[in-house]
Amino acid sequence: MSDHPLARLGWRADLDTDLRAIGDPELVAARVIAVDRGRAVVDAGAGAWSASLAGRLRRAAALPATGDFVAALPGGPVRAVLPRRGVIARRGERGRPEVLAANVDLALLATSANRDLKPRRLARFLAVTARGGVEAVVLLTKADLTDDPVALAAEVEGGLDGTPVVPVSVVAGTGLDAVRALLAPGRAAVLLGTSGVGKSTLLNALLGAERQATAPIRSGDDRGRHTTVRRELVALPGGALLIDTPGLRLVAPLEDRDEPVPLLDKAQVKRERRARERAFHRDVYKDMRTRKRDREARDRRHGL
Ligand SMILES: Nc1nc2c(ncn2[C@@H]2O[C@H](COP(=O)(O)OP(=O)(O)O)[C@@H](O)[C@H]2O)c(=O)[nH]1
Ligand SMILES: [Mg+2]
Repeated sequence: MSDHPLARLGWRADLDTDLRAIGDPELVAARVIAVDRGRAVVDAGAGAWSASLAGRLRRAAALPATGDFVAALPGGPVRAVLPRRGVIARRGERGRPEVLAANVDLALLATSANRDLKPRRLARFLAVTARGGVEAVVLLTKADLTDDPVALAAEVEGGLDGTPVVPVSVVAGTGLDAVRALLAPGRAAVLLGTSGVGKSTLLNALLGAERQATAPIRSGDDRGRHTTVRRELVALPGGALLIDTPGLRLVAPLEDRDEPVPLLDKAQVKRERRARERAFHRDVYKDMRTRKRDREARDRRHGL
C-alpha cells in the first residue's frame, strides 16, 4: 500500500490530478465516512471530523455520499467532491438520482434465507448495482434457518444470470470466510438489503467487535426495525472497507430517461465525447473514400 495518508481508506492515485486541478494548495483529500443531517463526517487519514458543506454542494446530485473522496480544509468544510467510480444511486424524488454510496467496488446484496427472499427485489437491487458500475454478489444470510442453504443458494443463483449467491450464517459461523475472500485491502464493499436481514450482525462478525447496533426482527411480520440509521464506512481488520446501510425497502433503480448518475467524472465525459467525434470523422472519411472509389470505377467504365 502507498504511504498516502488516505491509503488505508482506499485512496486512488488518479485522484491526485483532480485534487490538484482545484488549484487550492490548502485543500486536502478526505473520505466521507458518514453523512449526517447536511454535514459529512470525513477523515483525511488521521481521524474523523464533522465537516460542513460548501453551499454549491447542497444540491441533491452533488451532495457528498458515504464513500466519496472530497477536497476539504483540514478540520474544516468540504469544498468539492472528487470524481466517483462505482456508485449506488436510487431514483429519488421526481426521478432525480440520489447517491447512497460512492466509490464502491462491490455490493453485497443481503437477503435472508427465511422469509425475506424475493426474486423481484433482488432484480431491482441488481439493476441499481449494474447502473452504478458496481459488481454484485448475493449473500443468503441466516443460512442456519434453512435445511439446505447450499441447495437454496444454487436455486436462487439459477434465476440470476451470473450473479454468485453465497450462503452465510453468523449464528453458525458458516460462509464468513467466503465473504472475507470477496473483500480486499483498500477496496470498498457496501452491504445492501432490507432491514433485519442481518447486515449489521455480519459487519460486527467481520470486524470482531459489536460496533453496529443490531436488533431482533419484529415477530409477526419478520421485518427489521431500522437499528442502523446512517450509511457508515468501516475499516475491517484485513484492510478492506465495508459500508453498512439502513434497510432500503423501496429501492428504485434509475430509468433511462432520468438524469444520469452523477459520476462527476469530467475526464470520462470528455474521453467519451472525443471517442464519439473520432468515430464521426472516421465515418466521414470512409464515406469520402467510398465515393472516390465509386467515382474512379465509373470513370474507368467510361474509359476515362
Ligand atoms: N438465525 C440468525 N439470525 C441472525 C443472523 N444474523 C443476524 N441475525 C438476527 O437478525 C436480526 C437483525 O439483524 P441486524 O444485523 O440488525 O439486521 P440489519 O437490519 O440488516 O442490520 C437480529 O436479531 C440478529 O440477531 C444469522 O446468521 N442467523
Ligand atoms: Mg443494521
